[in-house]
Amino acid sequence: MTEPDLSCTIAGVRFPLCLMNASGALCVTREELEALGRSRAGAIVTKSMTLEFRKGNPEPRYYPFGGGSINSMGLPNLGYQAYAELIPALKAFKKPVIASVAGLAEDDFPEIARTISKAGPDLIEVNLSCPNIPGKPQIGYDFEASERLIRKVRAVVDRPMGVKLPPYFDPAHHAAMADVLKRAPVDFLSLINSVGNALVIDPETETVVIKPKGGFGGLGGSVIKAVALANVRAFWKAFAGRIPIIGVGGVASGTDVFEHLLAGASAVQVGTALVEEGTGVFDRLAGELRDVLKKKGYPSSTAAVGKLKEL
Ligand code: RRO
Repeated sequence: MTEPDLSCTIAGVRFPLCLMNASGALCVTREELEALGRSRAGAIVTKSMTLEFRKGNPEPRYYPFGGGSINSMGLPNLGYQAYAELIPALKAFKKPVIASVAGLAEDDFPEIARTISKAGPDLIEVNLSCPNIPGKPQIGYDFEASERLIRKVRAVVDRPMGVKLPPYFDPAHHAAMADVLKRAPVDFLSLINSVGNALVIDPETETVVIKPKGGFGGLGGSVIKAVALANVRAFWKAFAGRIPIIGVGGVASGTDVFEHLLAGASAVQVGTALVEEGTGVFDRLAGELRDVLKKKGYPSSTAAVGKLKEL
Protein backbone atom coordinates (compact mmCIF):
# COMPACT_ATOMS: atom_id res chain seq x y z
CA MET A 1 0.00 0.00 0.00
CA THR A 2 1.23 3.50 -0.77
CA GLU A 3 1.84 5.81 2.17
CA PRO A 4 -1.40 7.33 3.55
CA ASP A 5 -1.93 11.01 2.74
CA LEU A 6 -1.86 12.95 6.03
CA SER A 7 -2.68 16.37 4.57
CA CYS A 8 -6.05 18.07 4.96
CA THR A 9 -7.99 21.13 3.86
CA ILE A 10 -9.93 23.30 6.30
CA ALA A 11 -11.99 26.27 5.14
CA GLY A 12 -10.18 26.17 1.80
CA VAL A 13 -6.72 26.20 3.41
CA ARG A 14 -4.42 23.24 2.76
CA PHE A 15 -2.43 21.81 5.69
CA PRO A 16 0.58 19.65 4.69
CA LEU A 17 0.00 17.54 7.84
CA CYS A 18 -3.22 17.30 9.86
CA LEU A 19 -1.32 17.90 13.15
CA MET A 20 -0.43 21.24 14.74
CA ASN A 21 0.11 22.85 18.11
CA ALA A 22 -2.81 23.80 20.31
CA SER A 23 -2.87 27.51 21.04
CA GLY A 24 -0.96 28.11 24.26
CA ALA A 25 1.55 25.28 23.79
CA LEU A 26 5.04 26.62 22.96
CA CYS A 27 3.70 29.46 20.82
CA VAL A 28 4.07 32.73 22.74
CA THR A 29 7.42 34.10 21.54
CA ARG A 30 8.95 34.63 18.12
CA GLU A 31 11.48 31.87 18.87
CA GLU A 32 8.77 29.39 19.81
CA LEU A 33 6.67 30.22 16.74
CA GLU A 34 9.69 29.87 14.45
CA ALA A 35 10.52 26.51 16.05
CA LEU A 36 7.00 25.38 15.12
CA GLY A 37 7.68 26.67 11.62
CA ARG A 38 10.84 24.55 11.33
CA SER A 39 9.16 21.49 12.87
CA ARG A 40 6.97 18.91 11.14
CA ALA A 41 3.82 20.66 12.50
CA GLY A 42 1.22 21.17 9.76
CA ALA A 43 0.50 24.74 10.88
CA ILE A 44 1.65 27.44 13.29
CA VAL A 45 -0.97 28.49 15.84
CA THR A 46 -0.21 31.58 17.94
CA LYS A 47 -0.88 32.01 21.62
CA SER A 48 -4.19 33.77 22.20
CA MET A 49 -3.47 37.48 21.94
CA THR A 50 -4.83 40.43 23.90
CA LEU A 51 -4.68 44.18 23.26
CA GLU A 52 -1.66 44.64 25.52
CA PHE A 53 1.38 42.53 26.39
CA ARG A 54 0.64 40.30 29.41
CA LYS A 55 3.02 38.59 31.79
CA GLY A 56 0.22 36.25 32.82
CA ASN A 57 -0.57 34.75 36.21
CA PRO A 58 2.00 34.15 38.97
CA GLU A 59 4.03 30.92 38.90
CA PRO A 60 3.83 28.01 39.31
CA ARG A 61 1.08 28.06 36.69
CA TYR A 62 1.57 24.81 34.74
CA TYR A 63 1.90 21.36 36.28
CA PRO A 64 2.16 18.06 34.39
CA PHE A 65 1.15 14.82 36.07
CA GLY A 66 0.64 11.24 34.94
CA GLY A 67 -2.23 11.49 32.48
CA GLY A 68 -2.32 15.18 31.82
CA SER A 69 -1.64 18.72 32.96
CA ILE A 70 -3.27 21.59 34.76
CA ASN A 71 -2.57 25.21 33.82
CA SER A 72 -3.52 28.70 34.81
CA MET A 73 -1.22 30.67 32.55
CA GLY A 74 -3.47 33.74 32.51
CA LEU A 75 -2.98 34.69 28.86
CA PRO A 76 0.72 35.56 28.79
CA ASN A 77 1.33 36.98 25.31
CA LEU A 78 3.19 39.67 23.41
CA GLY A 79 0.12 41.78 22.61
CA TYR A 80 -1.60 41.73 19.22
CA GLN A 81 0.58 44.36 17.54
CA ALA A 82 3.64 42.15 17.98
CA TYR A 83 1.86 39.16 16.43
CA ALA A 84 0.60 41.34 13.56
CA GLU A 85 4.25 42.20 12.82
CA LEU A 86 5.38 38.57 13.15
CA ILE A 87 2.79 36.91 10.93
CA PRO A 88 4.31 37.91 7.55
CA ALA A 89 7.65 36.35 8.60
CA LEU A 90 5.92 33.18 9.84
CA LYS A 91 4.27 32.72 6.45
CA ALA A 92 7.75 32.07 5.00
CA PHE A 93 7.55 28.58 6.56
CA LYS A 94 5.00 27.68 3.86
CA LYS A 95 2.39 26.26 6.18
CA PRO A 96 -0.82 27.84 7.44
CA VAL A 97 -0.58 30.42 10.21
CA ILE A 98 -3.52 30.54 12.60
CA ALA A 99 -3.93 33.65 14.74
CA SER A 100 -5.67 33.00 18.04
CA VAL A 101 -7.63 36.03 19.19
CA ALA A 102 -8.74 36.62 22.78
CA GLY A 103 -9.56 39.64 24.87
CA LEU A 104 -10.36 40.78 28.37
CA ALA A 105 -13.54 42.56 27.28
CA GLU A 106 -16.00 41.85 24.48
CA ASP A 107 -14.94 44.80 22.34
CA ASP A 108 -11.25 43.81 22.51
CA PHE A 109 -11.99 40.89 20.18
CA PRO A 110 -13.10 42.86 17.09
CA GLU A 111 -10.41 45.47 17.67
CA ILE A 112 -7.69 42.81 17.66
CA ALA A 113 -9.31 40.78 14.89
CA ARG A 114 -9.51 43.76 12.52
CA THR A 115 -5.76 44.42 12.69
CA ILE A 116 -4.67 40.79 12.79
CA SER A 117 -6.81 39.96 9.76
CA LYS A 118 -4.88 42.58 7.77
CA ALA A 119 -1.60 40.90 8.75
CA GLY A 120 -2.72 37.96 6.62
CA PRO A 121 -2.97 34.83 8.79
CA ASP A 122 -4.50 31.91 6.90
CA LEU A 123 -7.14 31.43 9.56
CA ILE A 124 -8.36 33.22 12.68
CA GLU A 125 -9.30 31.15 15.75
CA VAL A 126 -11.40 33.15 18.21
CA ASN A 127 -10.88 31.88 21.74
CA LEU A 128 -14.26 31.83 23.49
CA SER A 129 -13.04 29.61 26.28
CA CYS A 130 -10.11 30.81 28.39
CA PRO A 131 -10.85 29.50 31.89
CA ASN A 132 -8.06 31.26 33.76
CA ILE A 133 -8.70 34.99 34.06
CA PRO A 134 -9.90 35.68 37.60
CA GLY A 135 -13.37 37.21 37.48
CA LYS A 136 -13.93 36.56 33.74
CA PRO A 137 -16.27 33.69 32.96
CA GLN A 138 -15.71 31.61 29.83
CA ILE A 139 -17.64 33.34 27.02
CA GLY A 140 -18.55 30.02 25.41
CA TYR A 141 -20.79 29.22 28.38
CA ASP A 142 -22.82 32.39 27.69
CA PHE A 143 -24.64 31.68 24.44
CA GLU A 144 -25.95 35.23 23.88
CA ALA A 145 -22.53 36.78 24.44
CA SER A 146 -20.97 34.18 22.13
CA GLU A 147 -23.36 35.03 19.31
CA ARG A 148 -22.83 38.77 19.75
CA LEU A 149 -19.08 38.34 19.74
CA ILE A 150 -18.99 36.07 16.68
CA ARG A 151 -21.07 38.63 14.75
CA LYS A 152 -18.82 41.50 15.80
CA VAL A 153 -15.63 39.69 14.80
CA ARG A 154 -17.08 38.35 11.57
CA ALA A 155 -17.96 41.88 10.48
CA VAL A 156 -14.33 43.06 10.61
CA VAL A 157 -12.29 40.11 9.28
CA ASP A 158 -11.67 38.97 5.74
CA ARG A 159 -9.97 35.67 6.59
CA PRO A 160 -11.72 32.37 7.38
CA MET A 161 -12.59 32.37 11.08
CA GLY A 162 -13.45 29.72 13.59
CA VAL A 163 -14.13 29.50 17.30
CA LYS A 164 -12.35 27.58 20.05
CA LEU A 165 -15.05 26.34 22.37
CA PRO A 166 -15.03 25.08 25.93
CA PRO A 167 -16.14 21.52 26.61
CA TYR A 168 -19.88 21.05 27.03
CA PHE A 169 -21.22 18.24 29.16
CA ASP A 170 -24.89 18.14 28.25
CA PRO A 171 -26.62 17.66 24.88
CA ALA A 172 -28.76 20.73 25.64
CA HIS A 173 -25.60 22.83 25.67
CA HIS A 174 -24.28 21.27 22.45
CA ALA A 175 -27.64 22.10 20.86
CA ALA A 176 -27.66 25.66 22.21
CA MET A 177 -24.18 26.38 20.81
CA ALA A 178 -25.05 24.68 17.51
CA ASP A 179 -28.06 27.01 17.26
CA VAL A 180 -25.78 30.01 17.85
CA LEU A 181 -23.51 28.78 15.04
CA LYS A 182 -26.46 28.30 12.70
CA ARG A 183 -27.47 31.94 13.24
CA ALA A 184 -23.89 33.26 13.31
CA PRO A 185 -21.87 30.88 11.12
CA VAL A 186 -18.13 30.27 11.34
CA ASP A 187 -15.75 28.46 8.99
CA PHE A 188 -14.35 25.90 11.44
CA LEU A 189 -14.53 24.77 15.08
CA SER A 190 -11.64 23.98 17.42
CA LEU A 191 -12.88 21.57 20.10
CA ILE A 192 -12.06 21.66 23.00
CA ASN A 193 -10.23 24.07 25.27
CA SER A 194 -9.02 22.73 28.59
CA VAL A 195 -11.60 21.48 31.08
CA GLY A 196 -11.83 24.60 33.18
CA ASN A 197 -11.45 25.03 36.89
CA ALA A 198 -10.20 21.61 37.81
CA LEU A 199 -8.19 21.04 40.98
CA VAL A 200 -5.09 18.86 41.22
CA ILE A 201 -3.75 18.13 44.72
CA ASP A 202 -0.38 16.82 45.88
CA PRO A 203 -1.34 14.58 48.80
CA GLU A 204 2.28 14.35 49.97
CA THR A 205 2.63 18.07 50.60
CA GLU A 206 -1.12 18.56 51.09
CA THR A 207 -1.05 21.52 48.71
CA VAL A 208 -2.44 22.65 45.43
CA VAL A 209 0.03 22.40 42.52
CA ILE A 210 -0.44 25.78 40.82
CA LYS A 211 -0.60 29.20 42.44
CA PRO A 212 -3.39 31.19 40.70
CA LYS A 213 -7.04 30.96 41.75
CA GLY A 214 -6.35 28.80 44.80
CA GLY A 215 -5.04 25.99 42.59
CA PHE A 216 -7.95 25.89 40.12
CA GLY A 217 -6.95 25.62 36.47
CA GLY A 218 -7.63 24.13 33.05
CA LEU A 219 -7.17 20.39 32.71
CA GLY A 220 -5.51 19.03 29.57
CA GLY A 221 -3.90 15.85 28.28
CA SER A 222 -4.98 12.21 28.20
CA VAL A 223 -7.47 12.57 31.06
CA ILE A 224 -9.69 14.82 28.89
CA LYS A 225 -9.58 12.81 25.66
CA ALA A 226 -13.03 11.25 26.15
CA VAL A 227 -14.57 14.68 26.78
CA ALA A 228 -12.88 16.09 23.68
CA LEU A 229 -14.04 13.18 21.52
CA ALA A 230 -17.62 13.61 22.73
CA ASN A 231 -17.61 17.30 21.81
CA VAL A 232 -16.06 16.65 18.38
CA ARG A 233 -18.68 13.98 17.76
CA ALA A 234 -21.62 16.07 19.00
CA PHE A 235 -20.75 19.04 16.77
CA TRP A 236 -19.87 16.83 13.80
CA LYS A 237 -23.36 15.35 14.06
CA ALA A 238 -25.08 18.68 14.71
CA PHE A 239 -23.77 19.97 11.36
CA ALA A 240 -23.70 16.63 9.51
CA GLY A 241 -19.97 17.15 8.92
CA ARG A 242 -20.47 20.46 7.11
CA ILE A 243 -18.32 22.57 9.47
CA PRO A 244 -14.72 21.35 9.59
CA ILE A 245 -13.54 20.51 13.11
CA ILE A 246 -10.06 20.67 14.60
CA GLY A 247 -9.99 18.21 17.50
CA VAL A 248 -8.05 19.16 20.63
CA GLY A 249 -7.69 17.19 23.83
CA GLY A 250 -5.71 14.17 24.91
CA VAL A 251 -3.68 13.61 21.76
CA ALA A 252 -0.51 11.78 22.77
CA SER A 253 -0.35 8.95 20.20
CA GLY A 254 -1.24 8.18 16.59
CA THR A 255 -4.19 6.17 17.89
CA ASP A 256 -5.48 9.24 19.74
CA VAL A 257 -5.31 11.19 16.46
CA PHE A 258 -7.16 8.35 14.70
CA GLU A 259 -9.94 8.45 17.34
CA HIS A 260 -10.36 12.22 16.83
CA LEU A 261 -10.60 11.63 13.05
CA LEU A 262 -13.23 8.91 13.52
CA ALA A 263 -15.26 11.24 15.79
CA GLY A 264 -15.26 13.89 13.05
CA ALA A 265 -12.09 15.98 13.32
CA SER A 266 -10.30 16.89 10.08
CA ALA A 267 -7.11 17.80 11.95
CA VAL A 268 -5.92 17.77 15.55
CA GLN A 269 -4.00 20.09 17.82
CA VAL A 270 -1.53 18.95 20.43
CA GLY A 271 -1.10 20.74 23.77
CA THR A 272 0.22 18.85 26.81
CA ALA A 273 2.15 16.28 24.74
CA LEU A 274 3.88 19.10 22.83
CA VAL A 275 4.87 20.91 26.02
CA GLU A 276 6.17 17.69 27.55
CA GLU A 277 7.97 16.34 24.48
CA GLY A 278 8.89 19.37 22.38
CA THR A 279 8.32 19.88 18.67
CA GLY A 280 9.64 16.40 17.83
CA VAL A 281 6.19 15.17 18.91
CA PHE A 282 4.84 15.96 15.42
CA ASP A 283 7.29 13.56 13.77
CA ARG A 284 6.40 10.81 16.21
CA LEU A 285 2.64 11.36 15.88
CA ALA A 286 2.82 11.56 12.07
CA GLY A 287 4.69 8.23 11.98
CA GLU A 288 2.26 6.59 14.39
CA LEU A 289 -0.79 7.93 12.52
CA ARG A 290 0.62 6.69 9.21
CA ASP A 291 1.07 3.21 10.73
CA VAL A 292 -2.46 3.14 12.19
CA LEU A 293 -4.05 4.25 8.92
CA LYS A 294 -2.02 1.70 6.93
CA LYS A 295 -2.96 -1.11 9.27
CA LYS A 296 -6.62 -0.09 9.07
CA GLY A 297 -6.56 0.23 5.28
CA TYR A 298 -7.32 3.97 5.09
CA PRO A 299 -5.65 5.73 2.13
CA SER A 300 -5.65 9.08 3.93
CA SER A 301 -6.48 10.79 7.20
CA THR A 302 -9.38 12.49 5.42
CA ALA A 303 -10.90 9.09 4.57
CA ALA A 304 -11.31 8.34 8.30
CA VAL A 305 -13.08 11.59 9.23
CA GLY A 306 -16.45 10.91 10.88
CA LYS A 307 -16.29 7.16 10.20
CA LEU A 308 -17.08 6.21 13.80
CA LYS A 309 -19.51 3.29 13.99
CA GLU A 310 -22.35 3.23 16.49
CA LEU A 311 -23.83 0.13 18.04
O1 RRO B 1 -3.55 31.40 29.09
C1 RRO B 1 -4.26 30.57 29.68
O2 RRO B 1 -4.32 30.49 30.91
C2 RRO B 1 -5.13 29.64 28.94
C3 RRO B 1 -5.95 30.03 27.90
BR1 RRO B 1 -5.97 31.74 27.21
C4 RRO B 1 -6.84 29.08 27.31
O3 RRO B 1 -7.62 29.37 26.40
N1 RRO B 1 -6.83 27.82 27.80
C5 RRO B 1 -6.02 27.44 28.81
O4 RRO B 1 -6.05 26.27 29.22
N2 RRO B 1 -5.16 28.37 29.36
